[in-house]
Amino acid sequence: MHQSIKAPETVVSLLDILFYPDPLLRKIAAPVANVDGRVADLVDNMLDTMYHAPGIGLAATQINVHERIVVIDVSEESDSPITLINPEIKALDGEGEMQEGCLSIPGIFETIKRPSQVQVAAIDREGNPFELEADGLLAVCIQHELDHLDGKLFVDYLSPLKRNRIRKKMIKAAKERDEEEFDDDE
Ligand code: GNR
Ligand code: NI
Repeated sequence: MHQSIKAPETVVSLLDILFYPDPLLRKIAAPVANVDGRVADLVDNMLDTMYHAPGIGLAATQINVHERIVVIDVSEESDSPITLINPEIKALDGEGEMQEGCLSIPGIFETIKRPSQVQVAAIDREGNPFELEADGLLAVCIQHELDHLDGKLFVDYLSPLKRNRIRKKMIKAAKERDEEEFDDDE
């Protein structure tokens, strides 16, 4: 007899990502009351979704879960996941510019000015509190993800004119996706 068993850790769950200008991206996420198995499962599914996209960060808001949960991995090897539950910024310092993208605004990349260093306190996937000091890409990513939890997107830092151009482009892209889906159904 021969049987192939898929180990649980190889099962990948992908969640749908909301696209700008979906008003659901503007919701303020609520704090997590208990870091239990449900939250750990959600974190695992968010990591699968982030790596698959691929992206270097994902906020629960982007998958229409309005709880204060973020996953990040800025490593080259995609082997250093960071989970931030109920994150709180303790300090911001310096200033820097970086080209940012967002899985909820695909194909758009703009240079954004933010503090270059960040100190953050959070709870990890196991329910343990920790603090993290970051600079460079990680500092930018942390701020980008925490903005999502407050309904804020990187396009909010751009001029209204630029933001409107991007909004129209996204609406057009969504229409084209819908038409393609309609074609497939025929
Ligand atoms: O994958 C992502 N890349 C990125 C690049 C520069 C600054 C921020 C980011 S986060 C983004 C994934 C995402 O949308 N997270 O919310
Ligand atoms: Ni984003």
